[in-house]
Amino acid sequence: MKILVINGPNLNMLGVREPEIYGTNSYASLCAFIEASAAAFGIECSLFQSNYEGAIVERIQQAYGAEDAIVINPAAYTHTSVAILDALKAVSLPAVEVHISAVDERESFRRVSYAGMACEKKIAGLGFEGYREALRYLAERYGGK
Ligand code: CA2
Repeated sequence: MKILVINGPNLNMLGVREPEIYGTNSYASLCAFIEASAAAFGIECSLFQSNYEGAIVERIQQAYGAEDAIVINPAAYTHTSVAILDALKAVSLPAVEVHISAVDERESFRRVSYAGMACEKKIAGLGFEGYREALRYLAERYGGK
């Protein structure tokens, strides 16, 4: 099974600032963690990070017919982007929303998720482990197909 893992704006800065919220590990270590988790589940995984909304929309579109599912942490675009929601709806692939922090326990604006309206599951507050949980969920649910 092929899974696209998307990370949104500023997640390439992981480990640089706000370690109390996002931890001390870098984006490179997140990528290594996701790749190792995917390999353990027999998943072929593609990683994509962008600070640009349109680039994320285009990468979601490219997944159509090419990948089987999407794991997405849209970062700040979670709370603003109807364009990313529409792209997820357009490709109609199973999708899981992941957040490193416990978004529902932070500022009220972080409780709103547009992308989440096109995702069948949300995992938040588990740090990097949330990505592994998302991969596990998709592999168990769709891996045999
Ligand atoms: O908890 C998450 O994963 C978030 O998606 C992270 C976003 C935030 O806007 C969402 O509400 C929740 C922010 C990512 C910014 O990452 C940083 C990394 C290092 C230093 C500062 C920010």
